[in-house]
Amino acid sequence: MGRLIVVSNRVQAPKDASDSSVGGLAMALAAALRAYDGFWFGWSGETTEEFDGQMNVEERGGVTIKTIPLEAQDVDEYYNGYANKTLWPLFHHRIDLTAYERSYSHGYERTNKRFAEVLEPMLEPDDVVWIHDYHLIPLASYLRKLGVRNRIGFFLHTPWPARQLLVTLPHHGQMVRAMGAYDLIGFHTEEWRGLFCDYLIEQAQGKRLDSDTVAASGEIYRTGVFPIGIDVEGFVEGSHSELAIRTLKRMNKSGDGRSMMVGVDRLDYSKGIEERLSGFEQFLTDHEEWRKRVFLLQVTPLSRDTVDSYQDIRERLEGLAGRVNGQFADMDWQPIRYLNRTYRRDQLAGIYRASRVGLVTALRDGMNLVAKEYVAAQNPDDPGVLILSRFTGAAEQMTAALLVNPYAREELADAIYRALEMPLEERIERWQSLMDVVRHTDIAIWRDTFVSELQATAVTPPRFAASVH
Ligand code: ADQ
Repeated sequence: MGRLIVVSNRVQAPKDASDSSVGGLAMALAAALRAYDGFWFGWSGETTEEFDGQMNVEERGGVTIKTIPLEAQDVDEYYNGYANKTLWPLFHHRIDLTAYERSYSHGYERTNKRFAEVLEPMLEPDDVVWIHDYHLIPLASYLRKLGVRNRIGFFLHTPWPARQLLVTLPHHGQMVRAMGAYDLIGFHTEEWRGLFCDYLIEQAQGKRLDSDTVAASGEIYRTGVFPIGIDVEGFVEGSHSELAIRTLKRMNKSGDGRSMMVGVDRLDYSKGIEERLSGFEQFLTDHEEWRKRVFLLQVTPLSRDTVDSYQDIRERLEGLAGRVNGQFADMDWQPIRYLNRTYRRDQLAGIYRASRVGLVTALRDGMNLVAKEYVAAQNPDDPGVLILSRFTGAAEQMTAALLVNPYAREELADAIYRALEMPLEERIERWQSLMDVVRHTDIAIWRDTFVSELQATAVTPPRFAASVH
């Protein structure tokens, strides 16, 4: 294969193979870029007054990174606007939070077009291009308009929304038609892929050609399911590192014999953190005997804090954590420890390992890697229990977790009780089955399967050039 070109909104290449500050996804993509001698292209995160083609090129940990700054209006309309105020809430079934601003969609198209114009001259005929996530859905169609014939794949990290919600988007037809420019479109689960195909068939009068392929609006859509995972070996290794062991001891000491439960999520309304705290509140109300014997460590770094709905959820969470603590705490015990900070991966592994229960209660989530990290970090001889929302992509595979509906406070409270009381034998049995899933959906498997399927797709037919010029 020729070079691999990865394109995503932000670029996060690690400094080296032991860099613990970036996630498993960045590590895996960086490893592929090193192997295929390609580069990673995206936004630098910087703003410029007027874009005049300036590009940053740097080497980080053996990976070539090419980034461009964006103009302030683009950051407002493309990134904060259409990506984070329109598509993110819509794709997470929150049409109550979705902004339908015309200027946002114009900014989104303009910025995608700019990405295409900068990228196109850097492409060589054999390059395979892999575009990531909801920020860049129409990018391939702009590349095709510029005559690019390379194989181009797209992977969506979020859920795909139900057709009945997607049609609330003013230009839904245009957006989906533009996706016909991809040679392969990847989703985490059968459910998200099914919803995409449902739109093509029901809304765009498409015709199913085989289980993966639908013809609609003059385009052929080839889809695939590629459940993302974590760097399992790296994570297991990290959980034995000196820092992880130090963290584990520190947590055990500060827990003072109490059972710890843990939640680790970016501060985002899709993660169901409020529902989690309410479920815990219900549990403490229902089970007086567990008060003072358990606490919840909620680790929640701030994200997208320039967007109003993120400021709102932050305030609500602070209020709720304060209320539960005010109601139940005693001078020597506090039920919720709520922190807004990030940790290194090996530290997180130590935190996961120290906790008796891992709580993942997202209301809708493409996959949810925290669920997999929690399982990978456990002590096989004395593992903790994963409570997992049915509405995550992870729930499609991780059926040995305690699956819950996070909207149902009492159901969540019951699951917490069951997890805390679960006998060792059942915990081991469930953990082994979960760990099998985690191993079989390793991040390297995800990456290599996607790239080889993309590579195996037929060369882009000339119809693209004909239809878009
Ligand atoms: P996210 O919405 O960011 O990802 P998730 O899959 O849970 O959600 O990944 C979050 C990552 O951030 C995890 O690796 C976690 O360890 C890390 N993280 C969270 N809090 C942290 C903290 N306090 N300190 C350090 N690290 C922290 C999107 C989609 C998901 C999909 C992924 C990958 O929304 O559904 O699983 O992409 O495709």
